[in-house]
Amino acid sequence: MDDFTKRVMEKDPGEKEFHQAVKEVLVSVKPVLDRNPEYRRAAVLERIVEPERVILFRVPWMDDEGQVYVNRGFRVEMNSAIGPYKGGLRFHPSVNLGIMKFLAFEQVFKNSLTTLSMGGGKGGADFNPKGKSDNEIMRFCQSFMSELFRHIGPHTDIPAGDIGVGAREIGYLFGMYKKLRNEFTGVLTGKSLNWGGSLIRPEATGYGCVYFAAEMLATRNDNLEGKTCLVSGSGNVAQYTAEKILHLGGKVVTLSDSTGYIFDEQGIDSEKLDFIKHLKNIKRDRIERYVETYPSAVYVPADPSLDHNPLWNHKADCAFPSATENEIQQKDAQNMINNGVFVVCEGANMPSTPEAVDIFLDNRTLYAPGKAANAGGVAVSGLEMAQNSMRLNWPVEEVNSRLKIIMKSIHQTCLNAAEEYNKPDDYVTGANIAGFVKVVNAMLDQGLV
Ligand code: NDP
Ligand code: 2IT
Repeated sequence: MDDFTKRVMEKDPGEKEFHQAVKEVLVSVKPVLDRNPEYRRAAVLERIVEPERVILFRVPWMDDEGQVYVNRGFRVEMNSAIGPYKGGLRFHPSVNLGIMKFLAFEQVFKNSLTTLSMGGGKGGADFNPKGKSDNEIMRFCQSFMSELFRHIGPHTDIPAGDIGVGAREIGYLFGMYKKLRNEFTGVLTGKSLNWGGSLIRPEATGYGCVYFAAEMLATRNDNLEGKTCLVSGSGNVAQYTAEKILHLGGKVVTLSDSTGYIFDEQGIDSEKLDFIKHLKNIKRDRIERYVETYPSAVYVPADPSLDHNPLWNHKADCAFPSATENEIQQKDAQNMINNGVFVVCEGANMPSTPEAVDIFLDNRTLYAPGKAANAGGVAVSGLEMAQNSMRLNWPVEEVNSRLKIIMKSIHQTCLNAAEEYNKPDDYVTGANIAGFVKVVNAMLDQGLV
């Protein structure tokens, strides 16, 4: 196994997030390979870490002043054993092949856990949407889709949103796809409601994550009522995580963006959350502005020279990291434990470093890895695909109750797999094993392709 990890690292040396994601899965699934020698003979590990296809392309676009820029576009089609490639698009300056591969790799196991038939993929561009006009965003999306359209389709690969890609971008991307293909199909999810979107898709990742936390708490006869919660990020996932925490009687005291965080000891109630939604989704402004309207809160600017983020150093019961990868370092995890945090439920993808995860596991934290806890987003994307195929729209209650059932099922599946491999209550092992087994069995069924 160590040799195998070494080979993966040596083959593509710069891809540190991908190596991190692969290592975690490999450690978890080793006992599965030991019990099932046919997996080794069929080289399932070698196959599962190699994308089925990687598309890398030039994205030229023009700003409002007529200046031309070039970005790099990606789509990593990782695994289609159990369904068409499915996963988000990320527009962020940090995007590179290693980050795309890590996200696509995680997506394979996540989608497998959802109970729906979806393979894994991820894409995006190293484009920074911050400060761009709507027209600039539109031209970028059109240029991006003018290449991507030939690789995707409703039965092949169905992208969606992720960091920097929300309803606005999905609209522009869809418009260009429709024009180039001359067909109206459910090729993207996260569409607006009046042209094929699903109710609850915007809410799904955040709501699903909080449903998962509630399931974990229930194993200790507890619930979210009265719990103080730290939430990071202030985008799609963070907003609806905060909203569902409020619905279930919890108190949210933090939110953040890449420039800093706010701490509101009195709690961010639904009126304050509406203010944040407007600030972020309409005005596209910084979280810092919150304290102008709510002066009892404090704003703490981000300090990249620190080895920790003070957001995670407040007294609380639960933490919902909902911004980005590796936002919780070793010291943050220790600070959380010292401050009484006993539930960590990941809305973001891989927000905890391996050292932080070890601290959570050593302290018997109710710790849910992103591939289980944030699967509600892609699950409702799967429900959007189902509705598009039927040319029908389900009401809110139908989608929300299916989402709840799916999150409950993922939670139980993780516990069962962990139990089967003598790691009771270890959601990391449970999620990795359950996600892995379904995919590799499908790969074996389909032969060497
Ligand atoms: P958004 O773009 O809506 O929001 C992202 C938030 O995270 C913003 O507040 C942003 O701040 C902050 N952020 C992003 N990058 C960084 C960074 N490098 N350092 C500090 N803060 C950062 O994205 P989402 O809410 O959709 O995504 C958040 C996380 O959830 C990601 O890890 C994503 O992969 C994951 N996820 C998303 C799903 C979805 O359906 N959207 C589904 C499952 C997981 P700023 O605005 O300043 O950049
Ligand atoms: O990381 C993720 O699961 C997403 N960004 C959502 C993917 C999707 O296809 O809805």
